[in-house]
Amino acid sequence: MSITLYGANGSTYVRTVRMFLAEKGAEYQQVQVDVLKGEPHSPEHLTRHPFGKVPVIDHDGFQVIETGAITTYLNEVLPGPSLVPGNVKDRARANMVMGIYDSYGYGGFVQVAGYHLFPDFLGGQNDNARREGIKRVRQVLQVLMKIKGNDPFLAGQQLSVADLFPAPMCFYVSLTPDAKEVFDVEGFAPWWDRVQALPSFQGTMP
Ligand SMILES: N[C@@H](CCC(=O)N[C@@H](CS)C(=O)NCC(=O)O)C(=O)O
Repeated sequence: MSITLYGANGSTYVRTVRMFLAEKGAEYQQVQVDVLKGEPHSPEHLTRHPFGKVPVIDHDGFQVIETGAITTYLNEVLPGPSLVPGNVKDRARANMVMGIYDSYGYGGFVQVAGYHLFPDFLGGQNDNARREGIKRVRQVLQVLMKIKGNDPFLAGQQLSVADLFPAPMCFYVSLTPDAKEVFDVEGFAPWWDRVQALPSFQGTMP
């Protein structure tokens, strides 16, 4: 069985997949398609992902795009502990977290992290966009912490795909002066400590 991951280490959705593969203890090859260099929009990569995004995985010639589809597919074909909750309600919680992050979280995170860490990629520093991003990310984190409730992880007692979605962007925000304000959300700190202690998090630093 052979897995190739297309996408560079600096990309947060790519790190989600790398953390997932590390949790599974899977071997894989990686082709560093770099977002900051515009490489996902090369003709070659557009044949893999028509919308010019990373990650893409190739599993024995079968290609999968979109991080939610990639991780849930790999969860079924790879051995190792399941990262998709077995309990139907926890699975719904994981799906909610992934959907909320994709639809309402990622863009705001990019505005905050990008303002400080990769402004050129965003066409320069826009303080209004940064402020809107902070508001949006705080709202998203509040909703995620409500889904987590008193459990240690976002979708229950065990680490799941849900935790792997926001973790890489939280890392980027943690490097910025906005971290204190963004992370001042009830329940966030113990969850974030738990995530940062994971070997799969520490072993996938960009
Ligand atoms: N919906 C996609 C989003 C992937 C995504 O936005 N990837 C970013 C990097 S983290 C990207 O490829 N951006 C390239 C671009 O927009 O030019 C997924 O779930 O995989």
